[in-house]
Amino acid sequence: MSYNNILLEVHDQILTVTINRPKQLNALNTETISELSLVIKEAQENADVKVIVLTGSGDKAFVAGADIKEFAGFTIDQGKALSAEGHNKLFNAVEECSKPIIAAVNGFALGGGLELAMSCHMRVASTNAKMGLPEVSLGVIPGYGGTQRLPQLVGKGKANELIFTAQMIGADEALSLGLVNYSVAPEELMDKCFEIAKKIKNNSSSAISCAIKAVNAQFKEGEDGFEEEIKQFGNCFATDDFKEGTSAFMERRKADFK
Ligand code: DAK
Repeated sequence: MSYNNILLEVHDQILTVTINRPKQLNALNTETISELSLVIKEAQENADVKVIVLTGSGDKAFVAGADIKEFAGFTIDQGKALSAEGHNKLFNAVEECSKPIIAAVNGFALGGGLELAMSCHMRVASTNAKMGLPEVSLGVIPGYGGTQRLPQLVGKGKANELIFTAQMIGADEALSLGLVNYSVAPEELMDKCFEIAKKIKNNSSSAISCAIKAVNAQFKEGEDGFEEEIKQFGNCFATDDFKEGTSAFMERRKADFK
């Protein structure tokens, strides 16, 4: 399937998803949100994909936010409806994706762009990245999970500061706050993401998908993370990967997960 705003490339079981609206600094319009949501759904069904790397086209931006030109005229009800739709369609779908998603933050990641990066399972930023939630400078609040995921990653006090001041921070500060996993030179960004992806893809995909559910459960209202861990731990025992992993250990060989 081809997309108007997304480029896809699979190499060595790693799918690179590039948001491709460089003239608009890859701002998320509704079409791009719908396309990304489809890409995530299809990637989960594609047995050739084990890990996903998400980035932005060009050397200036990951995603410079939701498309301001599109939401400028919304009413209260439209704002609420679109926020709920975006949460379900894309941001929660990214967070709950059964395959790990690494955000390669290659420039501006603002507003909805940082919210998208924060939905991913981990983030690597290049040293030219600028991250922030500038929504209050536009008279709105973060509407795609930013008020929830930023405190989860950096703590409530720092999240409040970043949201209330609308300030942007660089990759090194983001690293010191725990907002990103690594800060690397721009030319090393994709290699660093692929290095992590390669380490992940040698492990059991079914166990990783169970781990994603267990880790996410801690942050979901009405769910008990420990209970989910127990449930997912039990589920692992029914998988071929568990049989292969334990057999390989006992036979002193490297596991070959299908
Ligand atoms: N939306 C649309 N176009 C954008 C954009 C954005 N977020 N960011 C940049 N562009 C466009 C610019 O308009 C410009 O287009 P042309 O004028 O050339 O046609 C082009 O990209 C290049 O941008 P600049 O000329 O401004 O480039 P600079 O290097 O000078 O500045 C910048 C880069 C990133 C500092 C600047 O572009 C900027 O401040 N951009 C806006 C950043 C921002 O405030 N982002 C939005 C955050 S608020 C919602 C849920 C969530 C949200 C909204 C609604 N609902 C449920 C309804 C989330 C809101 C946000 O994300």
